[in-house]
Amino acid sequence: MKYWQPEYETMQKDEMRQLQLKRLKKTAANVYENVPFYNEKFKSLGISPEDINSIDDISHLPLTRKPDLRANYPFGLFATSKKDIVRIHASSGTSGKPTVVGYTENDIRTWADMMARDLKMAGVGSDDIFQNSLNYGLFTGGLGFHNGAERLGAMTVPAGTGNTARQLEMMQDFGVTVINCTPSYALYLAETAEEMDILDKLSLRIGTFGGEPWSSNTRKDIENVFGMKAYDSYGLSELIGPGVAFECEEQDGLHIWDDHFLVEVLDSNGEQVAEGEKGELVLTSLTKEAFPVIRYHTGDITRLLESECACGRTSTRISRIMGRADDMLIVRGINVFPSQIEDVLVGINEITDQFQILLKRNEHKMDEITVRVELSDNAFTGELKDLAAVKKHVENELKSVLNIRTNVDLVEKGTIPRTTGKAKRVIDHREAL
Ligand code: DLL
Repeated sequence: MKYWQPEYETMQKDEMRQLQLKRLKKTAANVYENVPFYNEKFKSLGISPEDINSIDDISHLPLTRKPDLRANYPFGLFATSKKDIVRIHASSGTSGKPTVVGYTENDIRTWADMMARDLKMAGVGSDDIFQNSLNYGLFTGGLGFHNGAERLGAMTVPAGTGNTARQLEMMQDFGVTVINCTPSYALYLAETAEEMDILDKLSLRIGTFGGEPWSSNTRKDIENVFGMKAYDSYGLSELIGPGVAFECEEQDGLHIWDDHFLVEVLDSNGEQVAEGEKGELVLTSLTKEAFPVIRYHTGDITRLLESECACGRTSTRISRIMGRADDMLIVRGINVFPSQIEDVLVGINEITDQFQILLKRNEHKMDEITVRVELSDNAFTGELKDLAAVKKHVENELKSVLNIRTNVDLVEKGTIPRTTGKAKRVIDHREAL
């Protein structure tokens, strides 16, 4: 069987909309009754859950944003009593208090099934040995995938993060067939495996990578090094954790599950975009009990794709995440996404896939952008003129995509810190000046 829950994965649109309406009404009633924050918001908009008569009424419902979670720290948005909560997770973010999310026993089951559905969609099965190299702890990544892989029946290796040589040794000794981690850690694993000269001793056939943005060129690099297929996996704590959207074997956009989430992709005026257009992903949970969210603004930029997919699933589909609304750098008035820079860099052979973007303001109060890249071993000739040529080449390639001039700082391989989790690519010194 190709699907995990075929009745939902291939449900016809009309039937799905009816199911969504039923679940939306139930979710709205739950938050209205049990979460003071939503009760007040509904009332201030002059609406009640009974006013929801069609899915399109979603546009009348209140919005939720990250600061609302912080303002209700830690448990203010929980819709069930504490005795029904069996687990919490938290995400740290860059400023202030972390945001805390909760799960009932049912939520944990729903999540495991969603993850099993995702993994199966990417071709993982009960014969696989699944190494889960995401952090186990308050981060949703580790335990989220762990429960899903077990639910699917795969032999699950709870490797967690750290000790990269040991991780590779386990892959070799256990005959691991599927690796799951962040894309930046996958690059680090690839580099270490090359150094240890053990690539031909690994049995990987599938990698599932997410938790941070990565480009299609990075995908090609990871696939080539390990000789496997690499799939994009998307999720966020506020909506449940990993598993919210995932690629199928077609590797052409991510399926996002309409039976669990009501998907909107909104332009800057808050209007739903047309197919093919770019906007912010806004999600409403339809099945969560402990921590339901209404119209959560993810801050993630994506494109809405045509829902038909060759795999036969009928769900909504989105493109890979193109960046975060708040990740966008404005340099001398020009919008720059770190993902654009990554895309250029990973296509250049003379440098590694590691990079950092440094921003500062010069003495004329002008923004300066420096992209720090590492020279790869094979490009090192010892000749200064060759180094200058690589630098120039990278600068020209960046200029042609970004439309602004960047300084390229060429450093020795290994200089840029490797990470076992999410990478920190941007260092912005501009505020400090
Ligand atoms: O990162 C959940 C997760 C773990 C997903 C492991 C996939 C794999 P948070 O820590 O709450 O949850 O961070 C969520 O990470 O809003 C995106 O900005 C970013 N993100 C997650 N997956 C992707 C992806 C987990 N595949 C935030 N591509 C989200 C781009 C991603 N960005």
